[in-house]
Amino acid sequence: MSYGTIGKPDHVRRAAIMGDYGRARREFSWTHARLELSGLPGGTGLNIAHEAVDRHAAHPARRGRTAVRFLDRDGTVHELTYGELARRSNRFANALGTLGVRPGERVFTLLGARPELYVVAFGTLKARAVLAPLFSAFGPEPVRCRLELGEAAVLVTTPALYRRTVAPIRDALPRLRHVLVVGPPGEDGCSLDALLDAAGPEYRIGPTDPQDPALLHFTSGTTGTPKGAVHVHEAVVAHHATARAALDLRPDDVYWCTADPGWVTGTSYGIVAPLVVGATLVADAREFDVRRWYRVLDEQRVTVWYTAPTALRMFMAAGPEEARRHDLSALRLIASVGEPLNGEVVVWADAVLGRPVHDTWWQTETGAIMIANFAGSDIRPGSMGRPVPGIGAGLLEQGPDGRAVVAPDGRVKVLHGEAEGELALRAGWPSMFRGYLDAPERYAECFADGWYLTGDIARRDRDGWYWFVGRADDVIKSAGHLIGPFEVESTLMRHPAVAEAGVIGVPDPAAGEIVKAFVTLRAGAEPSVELRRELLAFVRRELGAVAPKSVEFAPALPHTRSGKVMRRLLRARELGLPEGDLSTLENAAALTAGSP
Ligand code: 6R9
Repeated sequence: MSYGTIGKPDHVRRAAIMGDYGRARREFSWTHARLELSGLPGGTGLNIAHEAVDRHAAHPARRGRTAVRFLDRDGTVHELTYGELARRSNRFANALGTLGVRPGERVFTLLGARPELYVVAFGTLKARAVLAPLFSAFGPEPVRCRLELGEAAVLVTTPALYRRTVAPIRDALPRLRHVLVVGPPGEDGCSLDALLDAAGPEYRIGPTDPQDPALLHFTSGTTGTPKGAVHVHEAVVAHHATARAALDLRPDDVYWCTADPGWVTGTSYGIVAPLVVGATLVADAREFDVRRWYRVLDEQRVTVWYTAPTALRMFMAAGPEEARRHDLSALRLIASVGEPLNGEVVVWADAVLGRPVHDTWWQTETGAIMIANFAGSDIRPGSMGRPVPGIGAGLLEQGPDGRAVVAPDGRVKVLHGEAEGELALRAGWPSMFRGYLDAPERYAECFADGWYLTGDIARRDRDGWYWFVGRADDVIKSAGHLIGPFEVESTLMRHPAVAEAGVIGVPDPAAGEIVKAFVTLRAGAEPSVELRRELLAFVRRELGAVAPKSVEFAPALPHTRSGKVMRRLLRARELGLPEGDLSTLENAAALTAGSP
């Protein structure tokens, strides 16, 4: 269904940072975008922490402004000014030196939203160590796996997360040298507070090459272990430029990004971008709740809100009355990312919240927003928008596996005009990932003929707007969280009753997709309601929030002749869709549901 176009009145267009899309695209250059940042004093390079914190702290008029406004569980508000954040992150940088952490080593966080997060993040970047944030709702297994793959030198966490998630795996991580726990000295790990108190508040950032690694984000593919996408300090140029162009973000904004800091959105746009711009960011310690979120928007006078389709759909489900109880007049822009945003939500928000939703598209690998509906441009509800200035997007002809066809000479076929194909981006923007940790061949496979291949399928209309069609692989997006089926299957197969598992995403009206597992049992194990309950509890304990919501017993799973579980077929059968090309199927009779 089409929702037409939501036009922007002239005064909105004129007031936006980027009022004229065509002109901005023509005139944009990354060299110029870089010049809007300061660079390290004395021309010694480019460091994210300097751009986000120190350069504002050095400015008498900006030093006292609130950088972080943190809303605690008990209702207390903690504020950190740019000046305080500069000094505290200096202390953490000094503390890392005392601990013997060297540039390039990795500092992981498992923190959720807390004031210490910003101190640790920028202190790490100042010390030129690499920041690797983890999702706090992960169970012990995904955390162990990522700490090991990332060769973590330091982990910073909370007492509760230490007990729940870290303690069970601590002995399995001999290379993890330091576990720092926020708060005063306790039984577990080393006290972060004590360490900060003992460290000096002055720090000079060492020379930082813009190509030095800065951030490490794990993302999931269809097969194999999670992939560690490496980003460099130069990414800050894209964080800054896109925060302005796509989010219309300015120094006087009160900005709220609702993504968990453990996902790329929660770092690029939850920590870095708003502070580079010099805005005040709001962070909330509590879980999602429609009523409270309305209160935060209202009471904090949020002007720019970056959230996810799942949250917006829950706002919509809660009805318009709740919206009427709140004053959202401060809100200038609502933007969304992470999963398909249905046009209905955009139109609903326009009518009920008084502002439409601006969809944006990007990935862990792209590091920053690539495609967007802009503040100063019309919106096509249901469309992801148009490429941001400085980004060349294209569609490539697909082969039978859904991915772009790469000819033997390495060339791809670029589609023109109205088309559908694999979405690709011209390689070379500043926040493009520079590698997958220890997996150069996996990295190389992402590129062809000067293009980065996204693995998403998209359609372009005749005016150049992009529409999301689907993913070319089996990766699941649930409530905006990217979940690799392989990681879930491997965990299920560690249960003694499970012989094999196949994991898919099934549509869900709120979360977009939810994770569903099919399992075959080992000889001696029988399907039962108790066993299903036990399996659900097992995966929940091991994986945390990314665990499947349902488990179904199957007598057999469909395989390709090369032995891989055909998730595509599991999904087609589950949803009653056409089964497609079955030429690679090895055991066509497989899978008749056998659940009690
Ligand atoms: C930032 C982030 C990336 C994948 C991406 C795509 C999906 C993101 C979307 C969207 C439809 C949008 N995705 N934005 N799908 N419309 N506006 O989410 O990164 O976790 O790496 O996920 O998310 O499939 O390829 P990441």
